[in-house]
Amino acid sequence: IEPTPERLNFAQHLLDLNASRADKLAYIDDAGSLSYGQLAGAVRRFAGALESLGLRREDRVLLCAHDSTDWPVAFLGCLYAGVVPVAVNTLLGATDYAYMIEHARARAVIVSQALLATIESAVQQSSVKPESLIVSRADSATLPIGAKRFEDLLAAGMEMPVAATTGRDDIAFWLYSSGSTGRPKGTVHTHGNLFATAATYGANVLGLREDDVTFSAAKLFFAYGLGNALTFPLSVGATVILMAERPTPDAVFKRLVDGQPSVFFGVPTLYAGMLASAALPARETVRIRRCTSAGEALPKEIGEKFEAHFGAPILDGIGSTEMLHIFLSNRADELRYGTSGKPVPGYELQLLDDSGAPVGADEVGDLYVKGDSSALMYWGNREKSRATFLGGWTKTGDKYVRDAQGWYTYAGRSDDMLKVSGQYVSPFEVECCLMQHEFVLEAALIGITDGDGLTKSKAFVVLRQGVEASDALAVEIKRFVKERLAPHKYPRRIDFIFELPKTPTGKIQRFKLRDLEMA
Ligand code: 3SK
Repeated sequence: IEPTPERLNFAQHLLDLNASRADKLAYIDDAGSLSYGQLAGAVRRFAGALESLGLRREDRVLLCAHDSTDWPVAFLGCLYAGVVPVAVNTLLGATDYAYMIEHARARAVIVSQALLATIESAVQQSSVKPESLIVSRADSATLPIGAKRFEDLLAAGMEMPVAATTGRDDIAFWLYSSGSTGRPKGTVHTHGNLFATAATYGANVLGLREDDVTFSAAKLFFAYGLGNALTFPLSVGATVILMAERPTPDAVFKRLVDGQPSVFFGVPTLYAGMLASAALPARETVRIRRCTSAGEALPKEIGEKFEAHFGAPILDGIGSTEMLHIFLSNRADELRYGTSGKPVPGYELQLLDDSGAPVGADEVGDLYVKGDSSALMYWGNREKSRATFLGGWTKTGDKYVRDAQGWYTYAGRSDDMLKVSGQYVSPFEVECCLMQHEFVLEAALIGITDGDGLTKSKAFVVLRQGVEASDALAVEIKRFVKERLAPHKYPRRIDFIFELPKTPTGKIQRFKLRDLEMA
């Protein structure tokens, strides 16, 4: 495994690696493309533009944008200048962004035109007022006063000739990670962490080649998508297809057929949706040679069915925002569907019981991981940082079983968190939202397993006195949650019950609801 250099600016590192590929396509998006030479120029000009806007090293910039060629230019331009991009989920609401702007004390925001109204409302709510607003793919007619168009900044920007002299342990960027309670946590990553994911999973498991064309259904703002569509392909000079729209099976089929990617990165819910679709493309119409899956465990049958149809294996693995990418994975030459595979070379794993002692083969334990891509901390949150980053070890919050041959199988979460469509859902957050509905007295959320073996959320709702349960009310309550929380968080099913099971101290016993569901 290639050791991480002490002096490292990851953006400069990628530009150096691709210096001889000026004419080769780096990115293709819905509107155009960018060669490696154009990418290098744009990164240097965007860095120069940030400097001219008064941004300095370690200043933070909120990056809230759909996947397009502007995203890697903005992200790498920040890194090149030593400015810290805070890449956020584009599906959140104004209140979440207001929190993030305040928490990160963002001095600037880069936003897609389609998300501008939400960001403007967030800025109004926030006590921190970013000085610059940069709009990607801007509609000039609606550009707010003082806002800058991304493309104008690039056109006018003077190239920053030399990258900021950062080291491997310097802060490069943040991602927000959600927890079972409280606000999202600002997960702080270094330049070295990006390098480490490329040197471990990228080089030893994924095995991308220069002639690969990659397509990730997971967006760039996710740690999974960032590795798939930036760190790994740019580390070998491959070409990346980007897509702004939601990754529905139809949208993905279009890219697989029109763009002919050789490597595809998905998540289990999407693979299940693709296989169930009548529009599933025939094997001869696509060119994929390898796929990956992460976010939640891939059911065995889905992996097998997909490979039988397309002739390409899905390398299922697990990673985390805290570890930046996958640390436990199947490999093309060592694959067992239904498991998460074996540790990625460069990472150490341990399974511990409640007393902190290692568990034996075939016993369930809490999974801890050690490796060079671990985040530094959760910004401004010592308590949660201390509970997660323990010396060299990072607590994943997942439970696993390892068999005598060393294969790891997922055994659930250590907390009440659910993973739906590869994204965390906090029962607490959804229950709070449900209880804001005028007819809801109390609510509890659990995960249920659907016919494909995937997790979906289900709410048990106690109605206020005098309110009658009905299907129409269930639909209305779902709509209420959808309007207030990110789309993956609304309960897919709602059951009305008279009372929630609780401990004598009033804590909801979700396990009893889970048992009820299994009965
Ligand atoms: O959820 C995962 O498995 C994952 C994989 C790679 C990077 C980040 C995450 C959360």
